[in-house]
Amino acid sequence: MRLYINIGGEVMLEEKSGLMSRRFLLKMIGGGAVLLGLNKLTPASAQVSGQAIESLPSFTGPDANPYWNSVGSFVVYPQKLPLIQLTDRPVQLETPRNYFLAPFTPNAAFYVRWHLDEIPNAVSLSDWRLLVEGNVEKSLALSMSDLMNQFKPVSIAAVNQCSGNSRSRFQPRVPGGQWGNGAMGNALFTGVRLKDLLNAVGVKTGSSQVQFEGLDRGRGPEGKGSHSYLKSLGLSDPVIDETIVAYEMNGEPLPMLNGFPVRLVVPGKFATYWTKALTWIRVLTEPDTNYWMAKAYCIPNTPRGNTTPENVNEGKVEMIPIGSMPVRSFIITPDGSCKIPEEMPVSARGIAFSGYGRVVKVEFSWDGGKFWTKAELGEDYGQYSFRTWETTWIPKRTGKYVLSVRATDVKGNTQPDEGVWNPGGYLWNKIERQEVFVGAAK
Ligand SMILES: Nc1nc2c(c(=O)[nH]1)N[C@H]1C(S)=C(S)[C@@H](COP(=O)(O)O)O[C@H]1N2
Ligand SMILES: [Mo]
Repeated sequence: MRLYINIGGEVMLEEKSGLMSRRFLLKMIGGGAVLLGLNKLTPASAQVSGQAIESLPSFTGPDANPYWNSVGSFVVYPQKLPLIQLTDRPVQLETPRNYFLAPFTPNAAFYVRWHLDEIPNAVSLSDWRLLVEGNVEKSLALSMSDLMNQFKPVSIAAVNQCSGNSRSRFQPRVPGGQWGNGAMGNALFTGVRLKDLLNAVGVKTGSSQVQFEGLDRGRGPEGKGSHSYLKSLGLSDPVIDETIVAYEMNGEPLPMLNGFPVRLVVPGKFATYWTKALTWIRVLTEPDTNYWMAKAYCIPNTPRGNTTPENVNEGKVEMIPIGSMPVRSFIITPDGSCKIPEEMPVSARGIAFSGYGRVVKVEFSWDGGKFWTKAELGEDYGQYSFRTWETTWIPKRTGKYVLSVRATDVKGNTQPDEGVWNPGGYLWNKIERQEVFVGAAK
């Protein structure tokens, strides 16, 4: 399915279900194709009948989940390549490992996470407006052409990572989607500065936070958290100056599943703040205490957000909203799927990033983390982007090796060799390991 965009006119998917003949529909279903209900806000239910292709096992070391990705079937959704299905309601799809060889994640391979099951499947830009309202001098209802023409476009490369990325590594296990490492992606986002929109409406004194709401809906009562996904940022948070309302991702309109027509991009912060299908921006006078701020996506107010199940059970843990992403790095290749010949130079490659500042060093180890060598860093696309790394390793003898990678950011933060534990399953950034086998060269 392809997306049409015609600013000021209609935006639609090429194959609108209402226009399809019944015969065509039956043929598609019979052929195992995937259909997405295309009416605005209809539940994205039961549309996956894609071929169940088993994901290929690969392993990353002795943690709870021995696989790099989560363990699931591949599914195909509109505008998407085959991705690993975590859950279907809400739609949660993980990006397969090999896409992370490149610094920018293709839109069609970008992971997907929603919380509520009624997600927008089509948005008409002739009706759609971005409302900027609340404690402001003069609220605005901006059309897409207003956004594109009245405000200066800016672009930023930024990593979008779910707070629960790698949750399946947690010991003891915690509830929530059991993501492997693929709930992340990097894209070049283009849009307008949030600050420019706030200046245009004139934030009045006595304002504390700015709240964001998208088009997705749940079935619960209004205001309890199950009805709509609401997130807020403090107006005094420095990230307000960096945040953009993006209408392009890697030079194209956003995929519907990644928040078409516009989404918030909050560089350096976990994706929970990156509101998709953004339609309301609301300046608040009181701190936002809705479920998604006060209960969900909170971490212990401790170093690294670390605690224990005992402390949680005893009610000893003060919880605060999650913020920036700790430094991480990944080995993408070699992935252990085939034996490496002795003495053959191996190009080890991967990515690194940090929400606290530019990655300045990536180190590689082939002996499980005793001896480290510096890897070479790839092109710098800005401090919020993935940074690729590469190093050549020549295995001198046969047998099993444990490869490891460790990144350090400009603030001196480096990856620890201990896992973290908190009840939400957030902030995992332990050093990654990859077992590989070296055999005799023939
Ligand atoms: N409107 C809306 N925006 C949302 C969410 C949501 O449920 N609804 N989930 C957030 C969370 S927790 C994540 S991890 C990211 C996922 O972004 P993606 O689906 O584009 O990868 O979207 C964020 N923005
Ligand atoms: Mo998330």
